[in-house]
Amino acid sequence: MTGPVLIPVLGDQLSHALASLAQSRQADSVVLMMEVAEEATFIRHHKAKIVLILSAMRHFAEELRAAGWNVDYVTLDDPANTQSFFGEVKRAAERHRPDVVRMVEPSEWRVLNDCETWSARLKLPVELIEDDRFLCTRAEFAHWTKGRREWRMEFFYREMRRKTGLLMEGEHPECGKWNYDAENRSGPPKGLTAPAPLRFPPDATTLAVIGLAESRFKDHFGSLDAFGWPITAAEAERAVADFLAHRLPTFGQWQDAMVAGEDFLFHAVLSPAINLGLIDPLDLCRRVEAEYRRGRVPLAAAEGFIRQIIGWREYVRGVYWQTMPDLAAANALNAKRPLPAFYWTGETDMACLADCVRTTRDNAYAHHIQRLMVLGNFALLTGVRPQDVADWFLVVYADAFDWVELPNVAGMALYADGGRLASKPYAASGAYIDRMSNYCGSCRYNVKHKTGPDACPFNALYWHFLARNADTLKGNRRLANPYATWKRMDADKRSEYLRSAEDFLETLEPARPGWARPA
Ligand code: FAD
Ligand code: DLZ
Ligand code: SF4
Repeated sequence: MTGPVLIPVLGDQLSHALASLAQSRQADSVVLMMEVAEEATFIRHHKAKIVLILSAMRHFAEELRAAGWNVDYVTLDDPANTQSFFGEVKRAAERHRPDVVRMVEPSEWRVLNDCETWSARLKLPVELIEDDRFLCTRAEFAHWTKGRREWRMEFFYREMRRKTGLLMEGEHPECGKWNYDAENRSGPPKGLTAPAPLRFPPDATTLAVIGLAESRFKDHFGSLDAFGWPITAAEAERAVADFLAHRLPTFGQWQDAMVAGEDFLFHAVLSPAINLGLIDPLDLCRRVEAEYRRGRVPLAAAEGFIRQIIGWREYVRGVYWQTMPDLAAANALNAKRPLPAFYWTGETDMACLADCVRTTRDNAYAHHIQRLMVLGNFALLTGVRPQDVADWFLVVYADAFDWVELPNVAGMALYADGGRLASKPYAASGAYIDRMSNYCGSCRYNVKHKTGPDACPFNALYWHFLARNADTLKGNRRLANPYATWKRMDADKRSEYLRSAEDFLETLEPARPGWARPA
């Protein structure tokens, strides 16, 4: 061998145990890390997401150097930077004359497709290695789906419990039950507050990147004022310890609750660090299990959390690879409305939506039920184009990468995949939001009113959604009750609902083009 191995490490591959590093020797390798504007601007990510990724990359490069790796790091403001992954790999190939390029497969379909062209364009072998930071390989997931009409997460999850041995007693689930959902998910009592998650004041490196983002990406959505994400594995470790000690014990119980101004409640707030590779998800689950076995957290909390990671997280990744590229274009309900402007501005009288957009802007974070049952539910009920919604979700959250964002948006929130991921649309009226939050008390709309200008818009929109999509949805067994209620309603009442919803839809201002993707 004459030249080195060139090892590109991408912004969400920041793990010391990364397969491409594990399979290479420091003495004959060059690690390549690239800050490229193309990744920040093909879609105009939240400023905090850009800062998180670039600062985490800079810290990780220093850690690799300290561990003995030869790291070639290209900064965003390097005048020679071509600002694309391929351009930078090509330049690095000219600098280092490698025999082979070895990298872990990118997490996103868009980037993997690009990488698959590199070998021919570089006239070099490019080894793409499976990302072993996930429990279930793409091939295993494909195998699991074979011959199954429905891909239900619950059954996939049980396979993952068996595979990992997490919360298992031999062949059986701990204490005889796979799922403790029934004990979770209460609405919030008055005055519910939670211990705030540990946040990390920006160090000099992060402050430099904040300066860069404020100047180069100043028009992007989002605020940097409250930036406090863990940037290194050591900080992420402290964030994990803080979660295990202070929020995990009540994680399940308030998992679906929403409280105005309580932006994190009892959630882990670890998804950005997990998705970047700063936390090993399986190790995290083992530690959650250990907390249960030591008697520090109830089984319902431990099981509820582990299900999110080895169940939902692995499952949506499997669905992504199994259904791309069709998933990106899916629109089973033929939704055509442009995204309303308030998703960007937060300017709406609907208190629930205003609070969810605010926390999204301030923190690049909203918890699951805010994403699903407020922001997603509103887009579903009003029939917003799935691609507009997916773009918004990809921009605004620090944890958003196509592989996890798209199945959650198109599959879980919008039913755009026609029910592959969810057995029925997660459509809900104002009563659900009222039960699970304290939003309605301070809203200018009245959640108890069904129609008219003061009625909660979710109420009429719910029936409008069902009526509009009856041809596609009325055969769904899980919607038999609402459709029976709709049928029983007298005709005047039905028209009142439909008129009320249409009056409201008329008031929705579309977002101007260019917020998400450059116009
Ligand atoms: P917790 O509520 O404390 O959950 C613990 C962990 O479980 C999370 O850190 C995450 O790793 C995992 N998890 C939980 N639910 C899911 C899920 N449905 N899919 C994948 N992982 C899950 N998650 C992302 O990581 N990136 C996204 O871009 C993303 N977009 C979403 C869009 C919509 C419309 C919806 C409904 C959900 C989305 N999720 C996404 C899933 C979930 O909302 C976030 O993972 C969670 O809110 C992150 O916050 P947390 O760490 O406090 O999570
Ligand atoms: C999201 C992002 C951004 C904004 N910038 C970079 C970058 O400059 N360099 C990099 O390696 N990764 C970045 N990322 C994350 C990538 O988009 C992500 O790793 C790939 O899309 C995964 O397929
Ligand atoms: Fe949201 Fe309706 Fe409640 Fe207002 S009344 S906060 S719009 S659910």
